[in-house]
Parts: sequence; C-alpha cells; structure tokens
Amino acid sequence: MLRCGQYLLPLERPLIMGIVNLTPDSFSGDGVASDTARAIEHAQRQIEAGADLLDLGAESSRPGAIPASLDEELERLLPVLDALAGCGVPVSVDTYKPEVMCAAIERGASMINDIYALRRPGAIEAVAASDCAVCLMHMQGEPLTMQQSPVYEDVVAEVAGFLAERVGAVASAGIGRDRLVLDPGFGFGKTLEHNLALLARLDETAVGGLPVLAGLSRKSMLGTITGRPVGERLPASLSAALIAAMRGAHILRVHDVAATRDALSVWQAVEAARPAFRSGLLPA
Ligand code: 9MG
Repeated sequence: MLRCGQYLLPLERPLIMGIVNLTPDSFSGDGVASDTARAIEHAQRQIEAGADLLDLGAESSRPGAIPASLDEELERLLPVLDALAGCGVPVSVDTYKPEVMCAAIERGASMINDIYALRRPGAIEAVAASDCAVCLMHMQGEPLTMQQSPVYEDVVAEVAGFLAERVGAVASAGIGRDRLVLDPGFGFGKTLEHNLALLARLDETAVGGLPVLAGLSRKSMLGTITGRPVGERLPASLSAALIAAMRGAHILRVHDVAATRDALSVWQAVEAARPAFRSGLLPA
C-alpha cells in the first residue's frame, strides 16, 4: 500500500498516473498553457478514462527547458488544483520548489513528484510536515543541460545507488517508507543506451522493495527507436508502458490513459489465466 495523503493506494496491479501538463510547452501535444478550464476538463477526462491518480505539472522539465518563476508556476497550478480538490483520485504535483510544495499540500495535493528527489533546500521539510506521498526521481544534471553529455560507468548501479541515498536522507527526516515511490528518471540525463539498460533492468531500481514509477510516455527515446514524431508515439508508448509493468513498475505516468488501461488489461487477463493453466484447469 502507498500512503498518499488521505488515500491508501493498493499496489497489486500497476496504477495509471494521468499527465496534466499546465505549461505552455506543447512538445508532447498536451500543453494547455494558462487555459484553466481546458486543463480541468482534460483532468476530468483522464479520470473518466481510468486514471488512478493525476500528475499536475506547471513547469516544463523537458530537455533544454527554461525554468519557470515561482509566481508563474503558482499562477498556473493553483486554480487547477483548487478545482480538482475532491475529484475522487489523488492529485500529485510535479515540482521541485519547496514553496510550491507547501502551497500544493495546503490546497489538497496528495503526492509530490520531484525530479530533484527532494535535494533542494527546504524540500524534505516541506514534505515531511505532511502526509503526502513523494516520488524521488533520478536525474543527472538539470533540465537545461542534462542531455548534452550524460556519462555513467554502470547506469543501473548508479541510479540505484542514488535512489538508496535519497531514501536514507528522507527517512532520516521522518518520511515513512510507506509514502515513498522511486523513479529511474527515463530521459533525464540519459542516452538511449542508458534508458534501455534501465528499462531492461527496472527491477534493480526498486531499492529496498519500494514501489517504482516509470515515465516513458511519448519520450524522445521512443522517437529515436521508431523514427516517429511526438504525435505518433502512441504504439511505442504503450509498448514501453507494458514492458515497464512486466518488469515490475507499480505506477505508469502516461498521457494516453484509456489506451494504457486497455494494454494493461490484456496483460492482466493473461496473468490471471496463468495459475489456472499451471494447475491443469485449462486444456494444454
Ligand atoms: C515530470 N516528469 C516528466 N517525466 C517524468 C518521469 O519520467 N518521471 C517523473 N516522476 N516525473 C516526470
């Protein structure tokens, strides 16, 4: 179970986190900019499509992105967060700024999704004072420059080592293990080769048996593999989500909630048939 504000999320089957991008960044074809009404509608559609939780992001973290100011981020985020309070699913807020974390938690956020894994001064304290879950993500460098020349000797070991260090740091501050989610950070300071190694060995990033979140949806690694532009990456995104689920991901951060749910349903139906097959209940 993941403790997520007032929610307790079961982790027996992969959960779907629907992305709600509040930035003017239209890279993934999902930016709703400052159109609060459209953002709320989009969030509601994600819930109807079967999202188990939502992730609101008001500052772009894509490679080369220019940071948003604190005021810009709050201005984009808070009206949408207010409208979604009590929407029936936990709302995560994608931010690394402690001030935004505090404001979001006060307005009912149930999870903080931090690409800096609470490394910014004041971030651990902001989350520790709440009952929110937190996603600790690995990133080498920072968004503006992270894709210029990522280097690792053993990417899986280094990402797992980083996550173990962050788990220790947040646990020392009193954030319980039942509130933690880990994330290898696909595309955050990683080449295609690094990303593929992490996906192939995703289970090794589940440090201490903690749940893992995988964010692969529409990412450029899928464009590199398929040669497709961002608007044509649905099949690749579904394949990647399914592979992550089969390698042990507990939460899938996706743009296309309904399609991801269908893909997972097929896998789960096959899984459900397996014990019966093994015990001879189904014909060979
Ligand atoms: C904000 N954001 C973009 N990509 C992400 C990913 O892969 N994981 C997490 N936790 N956040 C992400």
